[in-house]
Amino acid sequence: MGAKLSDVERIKAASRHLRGTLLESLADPVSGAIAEDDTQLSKFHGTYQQDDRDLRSERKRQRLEPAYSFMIRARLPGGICSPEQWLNMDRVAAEQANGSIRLTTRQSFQLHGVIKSKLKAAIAGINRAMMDTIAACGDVNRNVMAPTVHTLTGLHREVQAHADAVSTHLKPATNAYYEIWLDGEKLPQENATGDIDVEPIYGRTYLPRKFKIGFVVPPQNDTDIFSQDLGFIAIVEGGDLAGYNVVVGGGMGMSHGEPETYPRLGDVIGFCGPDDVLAVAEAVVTTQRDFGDRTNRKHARLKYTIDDRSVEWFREQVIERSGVQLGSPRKFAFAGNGDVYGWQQDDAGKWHYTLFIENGRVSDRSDRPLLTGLRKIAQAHDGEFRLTPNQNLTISNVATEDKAKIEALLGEFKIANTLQATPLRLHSMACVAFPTCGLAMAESERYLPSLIDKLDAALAAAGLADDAITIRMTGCPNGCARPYIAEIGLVGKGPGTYNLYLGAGFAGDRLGALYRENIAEAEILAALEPLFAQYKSERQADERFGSFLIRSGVVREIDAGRNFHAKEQNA
Ligand code: SRM
Ligand code: SF4
Repeated sequence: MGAKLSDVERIKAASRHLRGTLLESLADPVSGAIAEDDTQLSKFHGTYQQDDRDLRSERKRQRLEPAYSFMIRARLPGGICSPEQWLNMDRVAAEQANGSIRLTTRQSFQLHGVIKSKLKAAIAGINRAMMDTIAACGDVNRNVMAPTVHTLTGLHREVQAHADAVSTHLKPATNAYYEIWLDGEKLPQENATGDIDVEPIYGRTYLPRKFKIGFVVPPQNDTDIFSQDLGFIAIVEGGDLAGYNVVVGGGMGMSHGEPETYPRLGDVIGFCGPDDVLAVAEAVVTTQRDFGDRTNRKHARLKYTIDDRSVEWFREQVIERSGVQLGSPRKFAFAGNGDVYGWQQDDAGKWHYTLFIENGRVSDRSDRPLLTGLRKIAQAHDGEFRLTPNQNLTISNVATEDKAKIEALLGEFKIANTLQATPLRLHSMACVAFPTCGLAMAESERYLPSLIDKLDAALAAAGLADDAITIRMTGCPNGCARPYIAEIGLVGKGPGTYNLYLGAGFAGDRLGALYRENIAEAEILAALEPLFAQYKSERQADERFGSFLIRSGVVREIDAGRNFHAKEQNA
């Protein structure tokens, strides 16, 4: 007899295509929470139940239930939205959430602090501007990422169209979302030929686990393509999109002390033409649907399915299911995995301004009214906004005659001066963590900025003030800011302590290795300061910090995810 299915499998199977008792939970006036099974189902609709962790122990002391509220995540392929959609999100944030907007590491919006009685209005409000939240979370394909490529309009449009098409193709087909949040007509939930017709791709129990897809256009690996379950690397030949190299099996999440869980970079399994994208994507998804582990959620991501059965086996499955003969991978090279900041002009003459938003938090501070400033820009702008894969924002498609107007607003609201931040800060990301994330073990978004102040001083002392080094922090090992592919990766271990990973590739193409475990700020600084000095004096021309640390033997090179925890000691 096989192992027992995980509890979430039972909940999905019994949910009548994601309905569960969500309507009853929302109507229950007694608790600020929803029923426990519904907390799993609500994710598929784009919302997570959370509680304020800053208040947890005080509420417990007062014998009150936790301060429940909900996080809402939008689905926004390639991070593109109109100024009207921005203004609408801003309005929902003010009226139903905590007044700030969070830009995520997957080019989407999150709102926090929505209490249960406002949840339906908030989700309906987001939909008012033709943006939805379905499949933003849950065991389905999540927000599809696409590169920003601001200089080449035609290429951007083509790649974005593929990302949109994949997003639509893999969107759950259930009517539950419309019934629950948008007062849609209640449709029959099963038809005569069985439930597979309701969800032609996913079936009744959806995928074994979350699933992520991204597109990228070299040389900028801004969507961190090797961290995606499925990635499409655009191959441009003679200025035209020839097709895509297909990458499978990336993922970041792991658990401390459980070496059978590990981050993994995807493998390139071949090349497909532009017209084959949907067939390949569906074949990858259905292979994972059929072979992914449904008994152990910590072993359920595609990366483990592939490592358990081999890349060659997986490639054959994709070819057989899609009918697409994958060709040999074409050549490509990446230069970095960050965003390109400031103004860029595209080949059609329009302008794009990428601004730095520290850890994606859009709120008003006394010295920088970012939320208000972006509201004013949205009111004045008739192009689009692009949320970047690094929690930043591009004001896109600005006509030359409108550039001065946007520049004046960027100046008036002190937004332009965010780009005066140091290269380290401009290459930083932190996940949300406390107070909302239920899985956080240490601070992240609220702490990284002050740690960077200190690291900047150390870099300046070493004569490295102008050097770009990537740094990412997460409050736990789940890896939401993709820390294992930052040259300095800090992963929360406990209150105030972190594991330090070093040696990752500047282009997101190599995993870092564990260098120090469970260390606090003073030890982080003490560990890095001598390495900065050594890097300054011993590096070769154009050698990146991560590569230097490997060449000089400070950390070993991680050649495969499954070797991430191998017992070799680093210096
Ligand atoms: Fe994440 C869970 C926030 C990108 C790997 N992630 C969570 C939750 C929902 C916590 C929870 O399950 O209760 C966090 C909500 C915090 C909060 O209060 O808002 C959370 N993840 C985020 C965001 C908002 C981080 C950010 O600062 O931007 C990102 C939202 C992206 C989006 O718009 O869809 C976010 N999460 C990621 C990424 C990066 C990516 O996808 O490129 C990863 C690593 C890549 C991957 O999936 O392997 C990631 N999140 C996880 C995991 C670990 C999954 C695993 O395979 O082990 C969890 C926990 C889980 O699924 O059990 C998690
Ligand atoms: Fe929460 Fe951990 Fe993700 Fe950070 S990495 S948002 S702490 S789940």
